Formats: sequence, C-alpha cells, structure tokens
Amino acid sequence: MKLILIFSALLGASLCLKTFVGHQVLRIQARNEEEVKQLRLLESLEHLELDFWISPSTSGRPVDVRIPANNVQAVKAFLESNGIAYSILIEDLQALLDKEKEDMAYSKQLERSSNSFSYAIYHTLDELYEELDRIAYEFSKIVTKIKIGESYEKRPLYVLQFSSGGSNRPAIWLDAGIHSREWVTQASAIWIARKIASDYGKDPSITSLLDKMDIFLLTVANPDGYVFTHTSDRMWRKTRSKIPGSLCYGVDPNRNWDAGFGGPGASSYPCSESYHGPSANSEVEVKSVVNFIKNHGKIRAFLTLHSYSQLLMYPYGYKCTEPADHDELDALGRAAANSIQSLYGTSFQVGSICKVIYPASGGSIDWSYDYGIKYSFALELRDTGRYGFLLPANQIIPTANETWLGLKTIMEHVRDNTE
Ligand code: 0X9
Ligand code: ZN
Repeated sequence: MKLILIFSALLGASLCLKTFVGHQVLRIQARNEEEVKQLRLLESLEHLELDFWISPSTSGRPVDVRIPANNVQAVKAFLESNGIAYSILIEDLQALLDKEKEDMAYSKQLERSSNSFSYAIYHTLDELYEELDRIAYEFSKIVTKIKIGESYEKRPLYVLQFSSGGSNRPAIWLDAGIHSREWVTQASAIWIARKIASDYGKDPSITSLLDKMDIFLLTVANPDGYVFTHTSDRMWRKTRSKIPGSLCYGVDPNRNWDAGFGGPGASSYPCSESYHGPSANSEVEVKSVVNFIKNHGKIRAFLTLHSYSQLLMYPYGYKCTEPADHDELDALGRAAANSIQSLYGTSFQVGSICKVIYPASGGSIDWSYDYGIKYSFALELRDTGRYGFLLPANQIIPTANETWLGLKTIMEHVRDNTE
C-alpha cells in the first residue's frame, strides 16, 4: 500500500502536478450592494490570481474564492478593512487534494482486483472512454457511440445515443463536464448512461420515454480540460486552446456560446477563469455540440450538468428578464427539485441563472433556449461548499442517483409534451 502511494506521489510529481499548499477557499458574505461592489473590485485585481468558485452577484449570495497562499493575508486584510464578513471553507486545499489522490490510488487497486469498473470512484479520460465502449457493447440493441467531433488537442468527443428504434425521433440532449474540474458531473453522467441502458425494458418510465424519443449523452464535454485536471492542475476549468497574443491558455466554454456573447459575467481577459474567448463558438468543443444539435433538428430538451451549489436553473443568464416559458419551466424545475430531494433530502434551489447564481453570458442553455429548445436546464450538483469541486468519491453514487431522479422528472414532462 505504502509503495503504491509513494509511486503515485512520484508519478504526480513527474507529471508536474500543480500544488496548492496553503491555498485557502473563503466564503464571503456581502451584506449590501456596497460590499458586493468591493468584491467585484477584488475580482478585478488580476495580480492576486484569485479563482472565484462562486462569483459576486448580489448581497445575500455567498461568494467562494480560492486564494494562493502568498495572497491569503492580503485578501483577508482587504475584507476586514472593508468590514466584509467571511469564513474559511477550506483551510488547506492541498490537504484535500492529497486525500483525493490517496483515495483514488487505494480504490483503483480494489477496482483492479475486482476486474470491473467502479462507479464509486473518479476515473481518467481513458478509463471513462473504455467504459463507454463497454456500455455500447453490452447494450448494443439500444446504445450507439457516435463521435461528434474532436477537441482542440484532437481528443474524440463521444456521445452515446440511446434509442429503441425509429428514425429521426425527437430527442433529449444531456452533457456533463464542460467545466473540467467539476468531476462529479462526468462521474454521474457515466453512471446515468449505464442506468438508462440497463433500465430500458425494466423501468416503465424510461421504456416509454425511449419508445418515443432518443437521448444523446455527452459524458465529457471538455476532454482536454479533464485530462489536464488529472495530469497538471486539478483546478482547471476551461478548454486548453492557445490564445493568440496571450501567455494564458483556455476559454471558459460556458461563456463561449452565441447567446449574449461577451456580455455581463464574462471576461475579455484571457487569463480569467471566465474568459469568453475571441468569438462565439471559437471553441471546437462548443462548436461541435452546436453543429450536432443543428444537424439533428429535433432536440426538444437541452440539459447540462455542472457543480457545485445544488441549483436547478433555467434561462436566462445573459439578461435578467424572464423567458417566455417561465411559468412552465419554473414549475417543472420545482417538480424536478422535489424528486431530487425525495431520495436523501438534498435540497436544490430553483430559478433563472441570473437570479439564483449570477449574470453569466454566453452560457449553453441560453443559446439552446433562444435556438428554440424550450426545455433548457442547467443543474449544479452537490455540494454547497464543504468540498466544492473536490467532492469525495463516496458521494458519487448518491449524487448520480438523486440527479437521475430529477432528470427523469424533466424527461417525463418532455415526453408527455412533445409531438
Ligand atoms: O459559471 C458558470 O458557468 C456556472 N457555474 S459553475 O460554477 N459550474 O461554473 C453557472 C452558469 C450556468 N449556466 C449555464 N449552464 N448556461
Ligand atoms: Zn460549471
């Protein structure tokens, strides 16, 4: 056991894994709009190299920020001098990362000796792709693997199509992992893939759904970023494209869609975590999905998985006005949140992106909604900040399970309200 750990530590080091020793994650509570303004100012100070896990929006909404060790004191002093309240969410990020690595090495050993894919642990891209193949092979009657494009670094973008037959049926789109560090989303998506495949013919709800509609599932929407979170920087969020004229890499793929592109809640600074990119659809990962959806022509729902915060959101993010279908989306969102809660009591807040999280332009569900896909929802899965993006692996299956109940509620409504 010890040897394995030493070996994996060395392996990590040899691949130049970025360390986060002494990085803290603070939860900041702005109590009025003046304090929010101060936090926006803080966000604009590039030299502090802050990573906002939850960006400032309005007073009363928490703001979570990762601060490099050498700037922790300065940020705390800034907050204190402005009388802004904060607490420490994560004392030492590296300690959590070490724990995650150790857990992974240990459970990987167990998985190897059991000779079957474990849904209760996090996997590398290659491992996820191998499991996609196994699902497509085992359930070949209803599952087909389709390559919808390639990432910037030329990795395949694989979609699983679930279909009981028919041609050109209306369909539901589901993706995960567009933000690479949100590991519980890719892990939940692959669990959901097997669940859909193995429940067809057993669960009357999924059976009647697939007898009418297809489901397309993109498990890893940002494969380059995902590989990078394993080999180099666990906190990587963006794509890995080279930005001309900048030393920084990557575009926030959830600011790159053609919906209010370049508006509020997106940055034009290439080093920012929410950099919108040189133009809408500049990221091939985004463009590939857009092309697929347009070519398909009958996508009736667009669902996307993110983490964390436990939110179920509908449009808009690029503006704060209500979408035309607000009442139906809100009611459906609430029904889905109730389904999620019914399993383990996990509570999800429901509302528009702008109202429940923050203004964010160029997001996927705003594009899909404006494109005409009425049932457009984004889910932010567990947790509410105790672990943030570093959700322990023992929460993967419960998270996937409850998420699936919520998605099923949405899909049933789509099934019953689609020609
Ligand atoms: O900032 C974002 O892109 C999302 N939050 S996250 O912490 N996962 O990065 C919120 C916006 C959700 N909007 C859409 N999916 N369109
Ligand atoms: Zn996200």
